[in-house]
Amino acid sequence: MLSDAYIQHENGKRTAAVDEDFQALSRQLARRGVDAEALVRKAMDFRVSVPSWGVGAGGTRFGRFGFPGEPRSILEKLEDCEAVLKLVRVTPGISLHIPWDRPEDPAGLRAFAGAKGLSFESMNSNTFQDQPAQPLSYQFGSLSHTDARVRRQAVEHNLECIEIGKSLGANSHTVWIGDGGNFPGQLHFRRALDRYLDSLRQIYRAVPDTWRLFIEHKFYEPAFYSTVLNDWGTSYYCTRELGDRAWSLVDLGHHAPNVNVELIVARLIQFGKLGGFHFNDSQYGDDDLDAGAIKPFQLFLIFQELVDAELTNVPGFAPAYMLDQSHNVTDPIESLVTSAIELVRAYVQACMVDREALGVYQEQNDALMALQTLKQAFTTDVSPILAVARQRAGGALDPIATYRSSGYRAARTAERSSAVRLGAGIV
Ligand code: RM4
Ligand code: MN
Ligand code: MN
Repeated sequence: MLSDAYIQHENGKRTAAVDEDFQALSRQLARRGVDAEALVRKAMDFRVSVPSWGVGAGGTRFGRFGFPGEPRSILEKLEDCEAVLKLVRVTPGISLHIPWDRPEDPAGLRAFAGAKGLSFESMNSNTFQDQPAQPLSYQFGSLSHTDARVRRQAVEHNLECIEIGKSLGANSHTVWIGDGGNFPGQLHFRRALDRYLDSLRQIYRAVPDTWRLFIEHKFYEPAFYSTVLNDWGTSYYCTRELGDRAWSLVDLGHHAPNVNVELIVARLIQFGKLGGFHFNDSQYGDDDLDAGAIKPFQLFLIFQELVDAELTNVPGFAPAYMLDQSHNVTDPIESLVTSAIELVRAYVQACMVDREALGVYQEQNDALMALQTLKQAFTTDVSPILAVARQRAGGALDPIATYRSSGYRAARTAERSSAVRLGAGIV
């Protein structure tokens, strides 16, 4: 099923055309002083983690629509993650969600993943939903709850995630909470943040020295009036208060429409606290659409900041790239494949920005040419570079066509016939 040999066989039908396009693009870029081969290497080195919750059907506030062949367990989810990896070759990392994907046998799961070329990167806790048999409810918050016993329960859940992560070989823990208020007056803003920080300090102490703790802000939802970790500034304050192992994580969908996310990214880089990303796209809010689907230029501009930090060797700059999407109308494997490709595209385009020229235009206040410099990179079709990079890494020249013709989902549907509906649902 999606064997290397099958991928090579499919590539054989397309190699000549891709080579021709790659040669033409290489010549075009050479005239600009850009080395296409160097960009292929950049594309091959790029990495983005796949969320364990992203291979099943997500869910909207209104419903969740399962699909034939949907994975029923974390083992089957990893099979689908392997399919994504085989096609694009840049997604060996997994973000694991607890308790949605709590492993019964962490050591066994680690070995199962390792045999597929997969490894665990970040653990994700869930104190935004109540679980069956859970003693205390999170209806009115978790880490920032007014009741110390609820806070304790939420802290302990996070400690458990870290323990599981240690056996899985993970290297970070990500905390997103749904805590907030739906009505003015419901929460004492400052006291709620104090309680949150107090809980986080307890979690922080349990984070191994070699790990990073990521905290993820979000301006609304499920709380509709105020949230406790509402924006990047509050996130920055908290990570500073916590210490060196704490970092801010930017989920692209967690900002109000029209917010300049690339500026937030630059600020967090400058202040030494950009820990990582949850990539997705949105039209309105936390829509969890496929990366690059709605605002590809914004994605490029974010990578323009990231590449700039990479090239200027900003100390401690090593953000973790993760996808966080909810797939409701597409095959999740196809969405994850497409999203990973869009991230590599934005990265490669950002790598080809003529930074020297841009710097000169910035000094001269030549706004028009500064924008043109960015646009030149953004409007260059780098698809042949991406395709060649995938092929050299053993992946597919045309991942979606290869996936579809492989019959992967139909074969899995036969195996996974008694599909149970997974609980989950994304908020
Ligand atoms: C939240 C947030 C978290 C994700 C959950 C499922 O909105 O983005 O990262 O784990 O959704
Ligand atoms: Mn997220
Ligand atoms: Mn989200």
